[in-house]
Amino acid sequence: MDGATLPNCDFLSEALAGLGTAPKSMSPKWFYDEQGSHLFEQITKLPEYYPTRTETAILRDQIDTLAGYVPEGAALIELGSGASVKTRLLLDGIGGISTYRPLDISAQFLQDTAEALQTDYPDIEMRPMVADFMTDIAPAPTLSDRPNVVFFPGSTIGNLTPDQAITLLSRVRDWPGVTAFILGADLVKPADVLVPAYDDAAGVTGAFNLNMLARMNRELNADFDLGAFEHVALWNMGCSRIEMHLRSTCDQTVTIGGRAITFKAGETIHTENSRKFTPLTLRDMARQAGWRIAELVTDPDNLFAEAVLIPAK
Ligand code: SAH
Ligand code: AVI
Repeated sequence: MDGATLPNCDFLSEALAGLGTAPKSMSPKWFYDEQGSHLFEQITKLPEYYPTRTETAILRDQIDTLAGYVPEGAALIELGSGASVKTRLLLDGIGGISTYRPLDISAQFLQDTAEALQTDYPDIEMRPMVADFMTDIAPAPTLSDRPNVVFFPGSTIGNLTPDQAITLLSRVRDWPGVTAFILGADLVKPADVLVPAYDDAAGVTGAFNLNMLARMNRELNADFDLGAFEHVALWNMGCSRIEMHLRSTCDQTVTIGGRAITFKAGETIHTENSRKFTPLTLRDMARQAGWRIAELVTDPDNLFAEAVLIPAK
């Protein structure tokens, strides 16, 4: 497998930096160790979590439109591929994909997924790559001898800040041989639909959020008491984003890598933003990164959008 896992010294230094300043925060990329990846798969099946089933239906319904942007013999590069469930719709419904290159930060989960896919698609070359898409991946993951189509589903773009998203889209535009970018984006909708999607009755999203602390205990020799933090999901309308936080239920001190971090009762760690878009904000983001939206398709209820971007010039 290409690439390398993120070293634990990065995790430690980011944790100490993120928890050592006010307000406390962590990048959502640290959710995804093997347990986090499995918990995310459980989230995708929750009744409240509409994005996965909605995007899946769009991909199924619009497969012929999407196929028009995938040249014969193309390599399909997926960013944040996870369990590659939606990818199967593209591999099944679009003929002539020569290579599938899933890229993810969750190394073991990526390896297992790629092996399962190779069994199911023996004629497609699998080229998994462990990488952090927030960094300038060099050399670019594209294959030089064929057209490359990039797939970034799930609205994972919404987990990036506006600047990070434009940087990523601009970098991908400059990867050699990229002819199109298929982007999934969640749309703005009422808070009474959005909040339960991130605060489900079964508590799976809470467990996913708390796994960030459990992971620090496992990997950084931290001593978080998971019972002393609670999951919080809120809609920040001004920033058009769902925010996830972990709220300390009492005054407490936690040790990470030998350093003491104090929490006041009610203080939170901001662990994730999940931005929600409109067709207008999507167009603007694409334009700022040198892309043009060639197609924008949604479901009948306008919950989720799939955009096909092509280079602006
Ligand atoms: N594409 C799938 C999974 C989305 S979950 C779907 O649409 O259902 C987000 C995925 O992105 C996870 O698999 C996670 O491991 C990966 N990921 C998150 N941050 C990442 C980063 N900075 N670099 C690479 N992969 C990342
Ligand atoms: C991966 N990403 C798009 C998910 C989202 O909806 O922002 C992660 C997630 N967080 C809580 N539930 C799902």
